[in-house]
Amino acid sequence: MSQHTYTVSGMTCAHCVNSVTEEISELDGVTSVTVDLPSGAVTVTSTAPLDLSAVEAAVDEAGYRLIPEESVA
Ligand code: 9UX
Repeated sequence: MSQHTYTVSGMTCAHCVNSVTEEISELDGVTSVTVDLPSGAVTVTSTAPLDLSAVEAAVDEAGYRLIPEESVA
């Protein structure tokens, strides 16, 4: 199993959380997605490491934006 926490900007309510969760859940190998709304932290568990570009596309599809890691740290 592989787990990674991403930061997503723009989510402000529980429906935003649902949209992001649904889109990311559709990616191959994803087994769980948990979102902390106040911080925008999205923790994704998958059977194999995910392509960042795929996660980024899923977040974009939901209508939000993945914050690059280097600007989070
Ligand atoms: Mo809630 Mo999120 O009304 O874009 S769905 S703010």
